[in-house]
Amino acid sequence: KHAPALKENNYKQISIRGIPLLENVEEVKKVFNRHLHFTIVKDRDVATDHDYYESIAYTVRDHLVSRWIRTNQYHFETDQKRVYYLSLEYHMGRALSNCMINLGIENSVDEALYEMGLNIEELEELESEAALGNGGLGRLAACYLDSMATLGLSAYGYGLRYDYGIFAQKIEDGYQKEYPENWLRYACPWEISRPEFLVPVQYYGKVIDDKDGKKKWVEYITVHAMPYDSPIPGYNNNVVNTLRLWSAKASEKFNFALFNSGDYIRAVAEQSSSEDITRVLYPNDDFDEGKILRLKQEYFLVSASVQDIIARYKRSKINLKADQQVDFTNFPDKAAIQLNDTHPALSVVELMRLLIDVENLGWDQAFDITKRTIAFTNHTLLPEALEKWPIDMFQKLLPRHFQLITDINAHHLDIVQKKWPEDKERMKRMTIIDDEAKKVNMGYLSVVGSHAVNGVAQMHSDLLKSTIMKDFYELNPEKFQNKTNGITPRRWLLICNPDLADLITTKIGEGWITDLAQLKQLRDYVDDEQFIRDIQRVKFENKERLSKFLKKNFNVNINPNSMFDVQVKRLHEYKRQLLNCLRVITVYNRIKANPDKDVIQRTIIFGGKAAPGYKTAKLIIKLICNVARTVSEDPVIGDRLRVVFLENYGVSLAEKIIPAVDLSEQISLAGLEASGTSNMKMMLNGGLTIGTMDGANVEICEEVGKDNIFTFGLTYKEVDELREKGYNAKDYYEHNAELKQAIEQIRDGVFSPEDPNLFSDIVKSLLESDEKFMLLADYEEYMKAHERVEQLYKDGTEWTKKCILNIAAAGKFSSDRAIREYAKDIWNVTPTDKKLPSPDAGRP
Ligand code: B1N
Repeated sequence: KHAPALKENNYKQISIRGIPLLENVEEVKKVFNRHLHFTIVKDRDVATDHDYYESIAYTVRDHLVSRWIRTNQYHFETDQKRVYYLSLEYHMGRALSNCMINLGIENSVDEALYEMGLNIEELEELESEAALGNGGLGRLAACYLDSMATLGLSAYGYGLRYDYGIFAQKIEDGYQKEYPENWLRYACPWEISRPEFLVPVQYYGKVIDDKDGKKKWVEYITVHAMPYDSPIPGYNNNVVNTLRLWSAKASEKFNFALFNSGDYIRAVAEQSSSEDITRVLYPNDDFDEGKILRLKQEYFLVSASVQDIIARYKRSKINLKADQQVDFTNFPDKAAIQLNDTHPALSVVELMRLLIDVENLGWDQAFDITKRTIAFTNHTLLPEALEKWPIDMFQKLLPRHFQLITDINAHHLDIVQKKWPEDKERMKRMTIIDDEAKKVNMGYLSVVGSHAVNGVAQMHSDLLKSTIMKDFYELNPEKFQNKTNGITPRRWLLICNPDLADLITTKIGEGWITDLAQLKQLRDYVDDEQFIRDIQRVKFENKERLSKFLKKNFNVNINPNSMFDVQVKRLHEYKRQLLNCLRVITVYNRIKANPDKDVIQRTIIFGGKAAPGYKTAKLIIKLICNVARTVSEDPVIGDRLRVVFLENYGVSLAEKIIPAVDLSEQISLAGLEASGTSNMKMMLNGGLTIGTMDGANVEICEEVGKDNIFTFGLTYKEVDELREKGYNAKDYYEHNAELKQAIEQIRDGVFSPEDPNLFSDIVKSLLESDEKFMLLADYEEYMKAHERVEQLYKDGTEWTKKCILNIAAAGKFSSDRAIREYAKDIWNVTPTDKKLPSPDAGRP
């Protein structure tokens, strides 16, 4: 441990994030020491760095607590409509710096630790990240929680507290290996368990007809859901909302029979199997594995959350006052439930069940309330990701819910029949329960049970209406909306790129932090030479910092003077990392063929996890690693080309990479990436995009103008036409010598001399069965787009001007903008920029 260089520390003092008051610094030290002593129970002779991390985390948490309690009191008092975000994934990342920044205590903590000889940045690295998500969908949920708190909404996140989040990825000999990541090994200082709010969740059993003609679910087994609450601080507004994650706890009654038969040891030991429900996150992105454990997880989240939501409604102010049987008529005016994809789609049926079976409402009223409460976000059109549960499995696990879905389906098909009496085919297409395939279609259930359905970028929302949900759009056009994704400017600029944040603030003030559209004022400085130099300096320093980090942690050498050309995202064929790899091979061949030509230096960075069972994706990782090896071992190449595959890409690594990006690779086949969000993060940090007209790239292009982005490739319409007429890979292969060469090299084992056939499956699929991703169709235009990139990069000033224009145009992609739209168009709640009174003011 060593104190940071004084110069760096002084520099930080000149910051937008408030000047530390001496009392605060003294206070922080006092509280820190108290926690080391009373909470961690260590003295300074035996305390580890991790103990110091925990002490500072508890110190920061103390600052949250009264705001957190106060926020709950306030929400009770005002009794505004609550928003419930339900998601199987929350990719939160680390909490410490986020909490400090949002509370405005970063400088005091920094200074206090400095005076004690500790370094905040080093301690921050010791926090294990809450990586309870796969990719964009889980990270989006995290960004939305941040924005909902910052906009003062009375909002709750509900999810699962997996013991194991996404696996840790290691690259061994170029192959991905998965290791379990026990993020709870050290207790997590941010979460608070609430055993008093334990909720029972039921599975299996059967349904009988009760005496009074009601349906009764009996002989079920019960698992308990234990809530763990984490704070979600808003930015500088004294709001602290709650993320409630459920953990499975065996019910003591779970194995009553065994207990009674005297087999005490076995009864206790077998409890652990029901606790397996929340053991591990399914590591699939954009893919449905269809396993029963996953269905149990989905119902676990849904049942616990919906019961909790109803319980909160019952003890909310209007109902406590009413002093009578709770009236559910107003429920949709007091609660909005947003489904993050179909994963929590059972909410539709669980809410029906609770209203009908437990609260004794009639079917029609229950369905009306359900629809007005629930809204659904779709995140993908890929057929392999659309959830369809086998009827047998579903019916066995959730017999009552299957009945209710049958009723909902009958009601729904009745409406369809009335509207299109002759159209038998349409009825067949639109059924929620497909008797032929013996599947329950969760997407259809979500649409039928919601009042609003949205896609995550304009193009995606349009495609939803014209493809997979076409019939449903024709039935209820008024339900369909678009809500283009966004990212939080706090984590993805203010925190991860403090020097750029400061530089922007010196020009336009700090209003952008909560009103990102203000970045457009930066356009006034696009010709300001000093500003251009400052932007260049910040980018270079970020690249240097990343280079040092990679050297230190992975022993990877990269040159900060080269262009950082980056594709970091989950590994999936549709995202076409393989197209990028073909390009890399071509660049390599060109240098070899023409070693004296003057080219710009490039560092091509890949990163991302493949689902453990996704063979092709894992083989693509191996290919990239082998190409990287070949390039680095080739003496002709020198420092002109460097290829690296970074291990274990996730939120924390992203925070280091994104600020250092020059070129952002967004090259999915048009029509397949619903939105993308790494495209937004890189744009906001001054990276230029090379991309296809897919997902949110289309809107990035609209915002920044087509002269300031490198677009290429087939449009969705062209993809459609090509598929219609028949895609033939050989057409491209035979007509492009460079492409042919690259594929032949892979085929001939140039990158795998120890096993020349290693990549034969890749070659085969490229040439014989790639109508799904059409890599070769976009190759030539992709190469040309890269030549335009190279041209521009040679002129540092012109390049940087475009970086500035990209930052200036990134305002639309704030998650604050997205949440404002959800609030207005779907939830009917009103954001506020008013601060809650600070804790030292009286009770609201
Ligand atoms: O959701 C992101 C989008 O930006 C991406 O384009 C989209 O691919 C991603 C099943 C998914 N869609 N579907 C999933 C994740 C886990 C799983 O088990 C599907 N992820 C996306 C945010 O809108």
